[in-house]
Parts: sequence; C-alpha cells; structure tokens
Amino acid sequence: MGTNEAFVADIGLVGLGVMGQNLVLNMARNGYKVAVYNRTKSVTREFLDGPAKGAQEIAGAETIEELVSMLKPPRRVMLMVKAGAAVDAVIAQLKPVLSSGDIIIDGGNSFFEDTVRRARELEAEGLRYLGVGVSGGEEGALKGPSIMPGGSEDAWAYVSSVFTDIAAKAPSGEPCCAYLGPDGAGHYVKMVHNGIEYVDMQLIAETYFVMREMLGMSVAEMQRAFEEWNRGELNSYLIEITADILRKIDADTGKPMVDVILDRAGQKGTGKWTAQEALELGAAAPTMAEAVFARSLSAMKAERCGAAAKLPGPDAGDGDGEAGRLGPDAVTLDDLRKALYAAKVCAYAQGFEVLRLASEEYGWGLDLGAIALLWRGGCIIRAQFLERITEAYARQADLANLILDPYFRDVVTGGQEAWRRVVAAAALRGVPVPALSSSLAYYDSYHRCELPANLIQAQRDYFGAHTYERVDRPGWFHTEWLADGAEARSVPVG
Ligand code: NBP
Repeated sequence: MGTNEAFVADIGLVGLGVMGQNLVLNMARNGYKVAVYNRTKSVTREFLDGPAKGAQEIAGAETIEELVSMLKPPRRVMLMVKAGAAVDAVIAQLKPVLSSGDIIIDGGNSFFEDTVRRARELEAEGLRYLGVGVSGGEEGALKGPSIMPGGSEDAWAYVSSVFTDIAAKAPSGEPCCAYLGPDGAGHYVKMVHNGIEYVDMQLIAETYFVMREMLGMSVAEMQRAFEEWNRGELNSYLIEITADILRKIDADTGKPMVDVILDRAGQKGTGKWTAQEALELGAAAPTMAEAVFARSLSAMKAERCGAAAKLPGPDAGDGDGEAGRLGPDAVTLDDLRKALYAAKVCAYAQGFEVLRLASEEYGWGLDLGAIALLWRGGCIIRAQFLERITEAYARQADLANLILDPYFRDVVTGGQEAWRRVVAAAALRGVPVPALSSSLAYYDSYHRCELPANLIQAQRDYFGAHTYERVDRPGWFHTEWLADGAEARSVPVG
C-alpha cells in the first residue's frame, strides 16, 4: 500500500472478508490485476502479507479514492461486504469518485429489492450496476463459485470474462456463470438457490433423523448409507458433506462429532426471503417455508425440552397404540432413499415455480434450464440431477411444473409408495419429518383434480360475502346463508 502509482488494475474489490479474499485470489490466479480495499486497514495488510503475499496481480489501497485511482476505465468495483446498510455506505463513498459509465458490482447476498432500487438510483446518475449472486462459500470463492449475474447488460460485457474465468465449471466443461436478466434478477436467483439449499439440508437432516430414531442405525451405518447414496442419483455436494460429517469423531469426547453438536439451527435470512417471496407471488412452495419453520422450531431448544416433559408423543413402539403395531421393517433404508429423492424433486419443483412466477412478475425472461446449469458446479446445491432439470426445460421450455417432465414424473411416481410409508410411519412414531411430509402433501395437492376449497369458498361467502363460482355454470355467485330452511339459492353477482 502507498506505492501503487504504476499498478493499473482490471477490477477493484471492496471488502476483504472470507469471500472477498478468496475471490481476489481466484481472479489473480486467472491473470487479472486486482486492487483491494477494506474498511479496517489492518485486514488489508494482513491479507497482503498473508494469503496474497508475492502475488504481483494484487495491490492494496488505503482509501476508496486510492482504490478508484488504480482502476482502468470504465472502472469496475466489486463490493463483497455485508448485505444491507454496508452496501449503501460503500456506494455512497464510491459515487463522488466514480465517473459516468463506471460499473459497481455487488457480489454479496443483497435482497433483490435493494438491488432493484440501487440499480435505478445509480443508473439515473450515469453509473452502471450489477447485482451478482455468488455461491460456494469460502472454498467455492477460491476454486470456482457458481456466479449468478443480473443488472445492466452492457456493463456485463465489461466484466463477463473475469467472472466466467473464475467461475466453477460444470462436468460438461461449461462455466457456471451466465447473465440472467436486468436489475435484481441475479440476486433473486441466488436467493432462491439459498431457499432450495434450506430445503435440501432439511430433507437430508430428516432422513438422518429417521435413520437414527426409526431404523436404529449407528452413526457409522448412517455414514456408509450416505456415502453409498452419493454414488447414485442422489449424488450431490450436500450428501457428500453429510457422509464426511458423519465420519468425524470429536477429539474431546471420542464421540461422533454430530452427536456433540447442539440441535439448534441458525439462519441468516435468505431462506426466509424465498418463502416470503413465494407468498408474495402466490407461488405454491410450502416445503420452502417448512424448511425455514423447522429451523425456527429447532432454535426453541429450551422450550422444546420443557414441552418434552409435559406433552406425550405416541408410545415408543412397544405399547398398544398404532405405533406399536408398526413392524420393525415398516420402513427400509431403500424406502428412505426413494422418499428423499422424490421429496427433493418436489421441493425443487417448488423453487423453480417461484423463479417462473418471478420472471413473469418482474419481466426478467429467466431461462430456467440455464439456471439449473449454473448450479451444476461450485455452489452448495450442486448435484448430478440438476442436469436432468436442464434437460427437462430443453425438452419443453414452458413446462408448467418440473414433475410433469417424464423423468421427474417417473422419480416421483416410482418413489411414492416408499415415500408414503416413510411419512406415515414417522407420523405414527411421532418423529417429525416436516419437509418430507410437506413435499408429499404438495404432490398430492398438485395431482388432485378436486380439493376441499369448495368448502372454503362457501365459508368465505358465508362470513364475508366474498362470492364463489359454481361447478355447473359460469359467473360469480352469492348466497344468503342465514336465510331459513335447507334450500339455498345462488344469486349471480356483477
Ligand atoms: P461479511 O458478510 O462478514 O462482511 C465482512 C466485510 O464487510 C468486511 O470486509 C467488513 O469490513 C465489510 N463491512 C461491513 Br461488515 N460494514 C461495512 C461498512 N459499513 N463499510 C465498509 N465495509 C463494511 O463477509 P463475507 O462472509 O465474506 O461475505 C461477504 C458477502 O458475501 C455477504 O453479503 C455475504 O452474505 C455473501 N456471501 C457469503 C458467503 C459465505 O459463505 N460467507 C457465501 C456467499 C455469499 P471490516 O473488516 O472493516 O469489518
């Protein structure tokens, strides 16, 4: 720092947290010159003297002004700071020192509406803005993340080579990075990625719980099961790390690590945002919300333990109740594998439904098959089966629901008997499987021509005169429900 007059950087990066540092190292490894700035100067010094030591492509700046002075035009500045107020604070510092046509790239987990607002404000002032979702955690940032860019398309032309080069590559060799659409499209897709990640993790956790509580498997047996599953159609990063986690032994106690970790899940908000967005759009995505609620319930540890002493569950399988009549083989390990895959397919169908409706609502023109491809490498939900999603949308671009595609239809219909056994047995034993069962209820609601909403419409009309439609003639009707007698009349409305 301080001797950077001759350094002309391709890109500047603000925010040397774990993600920022690793992205800078990745860019430098790919031959890009990067100028870096961090609010706390000691962090910059430690980075330059530590992980970035000897890297000719990286130089530090003491101030935002110095950072900007080191960039070639149009200046490209990537922010990798905490989402929220920090992004606005850095933008406010950058604005006076940037020139018309310069490009700000927000690579954090910003809420898409903030990105829409910032894009609008900055573009009105002549600057260009990109909201870019980056997934893959620390390791992904260093070795190749999945990158989900949205915003100004002409700005994208100036940075696409950097991001395409540093991105993960799918097994087919294609980069896991492609321009998705205007303003908030990139951050939106990243948000839904995280919502799906919540569901995927919850489904795996429930499967582990059934193995433990119902199949009586040891941690070593569970570890082998997940390892085996990772060699088949369930192959994915999350299954792989689950097998890895179950292999670890706590150095202090000699117990499996998983057994010494408190069962209280944290959350940073992106799962909640996805569920809220699904509600906002009227998208049916119950399992995405269920995964968030499951974390909230897990967080009530003390209250749950208090309730455990007061509220009984069913008998433990040795009494006279329904649970007692379940044989030891009521559910097999293979049932569980099929249930997990079918539930996962239905959960992803919900995630893609949110994306489809958002694309219509915000006019983004999202390419759903291309999004599945972006997630094929680098990110937390990377999985072999995402290729099947790309193939499904290639077969039919306007597919109404993933589970209508022949491949996914076969997975769900082929796995449904096993899936039903798992959910039913878990209910009888009092083992909570909220995501497995919500996904099944979603499937059963989706494939039924008739649902009990006729009664809901009658109730709404009864107490609120909200009107209803009839099965036998068009139009909207109202009934005077409080009139005497059993006969009721439908009165056309409007
Ligand atoms: P953090 O989210 O922990 O943010 C730390 C960085 O933000 C530091 O450089 C910090 O500077 C800077 N910062 C803050 Br906090 N307030 C600031 C302000 N008012 N002005 C300037 N700088 C400010 O870092 P991270 O985990 O590397 O994540 C960066 C972004 O990437 C976040 O949006 C995160 O959600 C997203 N993300 C994270 C992951 C992950 O696995 N961690 C994965 C994908 C995306 P300081 O050193 O001076 O405090």
